[in-house]
Amino acid sequence: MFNKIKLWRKTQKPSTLRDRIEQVKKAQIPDHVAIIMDGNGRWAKKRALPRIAGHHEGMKVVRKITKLANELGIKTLTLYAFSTENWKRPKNEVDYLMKLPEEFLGSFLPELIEENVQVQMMGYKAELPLHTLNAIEKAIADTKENNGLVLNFALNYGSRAEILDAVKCVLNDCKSGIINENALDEKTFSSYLMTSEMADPDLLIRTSGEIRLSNFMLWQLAYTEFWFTDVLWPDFCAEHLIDAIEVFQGRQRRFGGV
Ligand code: V0D
Repeated sequence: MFNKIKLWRKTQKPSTLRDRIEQVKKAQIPDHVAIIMDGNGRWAKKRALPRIAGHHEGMKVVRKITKLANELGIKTLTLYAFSTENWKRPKNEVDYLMKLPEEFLGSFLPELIEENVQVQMMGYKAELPLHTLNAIEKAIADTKENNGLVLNFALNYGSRAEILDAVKCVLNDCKSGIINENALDEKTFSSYLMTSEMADPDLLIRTSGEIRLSNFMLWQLAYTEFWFTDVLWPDFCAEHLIDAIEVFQGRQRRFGGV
């Protein structure tokens, strides 16, 4: 019996990345995957490199994971790139981070257009340096007709502030009679959030061993499956995303079976 199980595992478990990609594509792919890309600083520290080296390496991973997400047929990939709390970091680090969108888009935008990816951003734009905002706005404009993967960067984003702003907006619209207090339900409230055009995430991934949400999409993650890994974001690769999706699919199967 035990041998049989071992034999089954040997013959059934696909080994190469190609095989595993084809295998997960046969089952339900999460429509919306959100990722908290944590561990860039720790990755650099382990190598006695400056923190910015970790951020740069992390940016390369964004490129790889975007390509894979698109290939898998994920509809929306939300990446937490910068929180409203991140302004407290040393100035040189913040300055460097704010150059990453330009660098990323400078080399990757033609490829994103080629692959039919639509770039979006959620977060507070007003505080961003103009050079950062301009690069992002251009990418959004240049890809707005694309109907493949939506690559949604959470940048200067914080969930409590998002919810508070939505509440204030709802109160305003109640006062001016645009909406009726009694008709306010979850669906209507959702339309006041930065994710108004988006489905809620089906799968949340957080790297680097931290098991918390850190003010990320608190409303939207109400029913989301969570997958945590100790892998640092710069070490995150295709295999890890496939691992997460396999776990997601296993949970969906069990959920559907009951
Ligand atoms: C650093 C790991 C891509 C997390 C990934 C400004 C922290 C690399 C972008 C990016 C960052 C943002 C918008 C856009 C295109 C690319 C990015 C930041 C940090 C914060 F339209 N990587 N990336 N933005 N890191």
